[in-house]
Amino acid sequence: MSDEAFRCGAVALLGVPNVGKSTLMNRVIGARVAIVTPKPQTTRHRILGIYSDDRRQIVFVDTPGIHKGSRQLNKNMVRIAYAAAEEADVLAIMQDASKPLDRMTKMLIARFADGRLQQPRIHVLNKVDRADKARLLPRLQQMQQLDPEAKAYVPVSARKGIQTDALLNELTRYLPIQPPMHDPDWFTDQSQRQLAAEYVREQVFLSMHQEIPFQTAVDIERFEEHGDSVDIEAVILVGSERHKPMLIGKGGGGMKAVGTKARLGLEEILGCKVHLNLWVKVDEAWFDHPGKLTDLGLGTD
Ligand SMILES: Nc1nc2c(ncn2[C@@H]2O[C@H](COP(=O)(O)OP(=O)(O)OP(=O)(O)O)[C@@H](O)[C@H]2O)c(=O)[nH]1
Ligand SMILES: [Mg+2]
Repeated sequence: MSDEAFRCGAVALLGVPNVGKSTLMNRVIGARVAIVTPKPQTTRHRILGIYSDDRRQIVFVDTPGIHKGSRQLNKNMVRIAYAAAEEADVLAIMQDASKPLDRMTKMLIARFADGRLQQPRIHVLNKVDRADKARLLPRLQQMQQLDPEAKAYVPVSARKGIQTDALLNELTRYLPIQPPMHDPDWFTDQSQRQLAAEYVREQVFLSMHQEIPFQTAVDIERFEEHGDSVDIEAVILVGSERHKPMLIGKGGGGMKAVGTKARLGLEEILGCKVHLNLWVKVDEAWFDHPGKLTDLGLGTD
């Protein structure tokens, strides 16, 4: 087995919400394929980000943060994350090293360390740019105790790009030797339509507070390409009548800001002019209706 052999496989990015899974994937891919916000539960479905070079193709599988939640949406999100873990070649289990190890992360590490899943595990200690340096070594030792069978424990900063190349090399070691599965020019499985929905949702997450973002979804009603521009009509679903005016804002200012920021981001990733029209619709408890979730691409299959 030569070290030069081409390797290709899937790496599941797993962890509790907000540890930086999507940030890491975007950093490695070099494009904003997954939305990122400071709020937990930002990612709601499985998103592929494909890294290719002349010796490997790493198919990153970004997953929703694993959390407890009683709504159907939350249950689906967690199921999606565990299903992605089962299908991957390597498990990259992420944690926020700038904070003390929380109960949920410990539970998750124990669950993966119990050997139910056979794939190699690599623990990724993220946000080291913000972590107390004196605490890093004890944290690495603690990880070694919690999961002695893991292949590696890698401190990184997804935001700053610290040690991300070292992480790629570590992950590559455990990928199967096989030719690339995807066109190397292809970097995500998301359609332009899905990206549009996600970019709008990102701005809603960034501008809204309390329970509103978690009860919001985006549905693209029209996506039309016209030469060098696209026309998009998107509906923002809110879970309650009283969220509607809060989202629209005074004189429509809130919606206008969401629309402008989402449009600018989309123009960058799509590489063309974008016309974006936004509407708000109330759909009480959409997040608890399995059929509705499937329609929105948030089902489990
Ligand atoms: N300081 C610092 N912040 C980071 C780093 N990586 C991610 N963040 C921030 O952490 C927050 C959450 O990042 P995400 O990438 O959305 O986290 P996630 O794990 O995908 O979260 P969910 O999708 O909710 O599960 C954002 O505000 C990021 O900017 C890092 O290396 N350093
Ligand atoms: Mg995410």
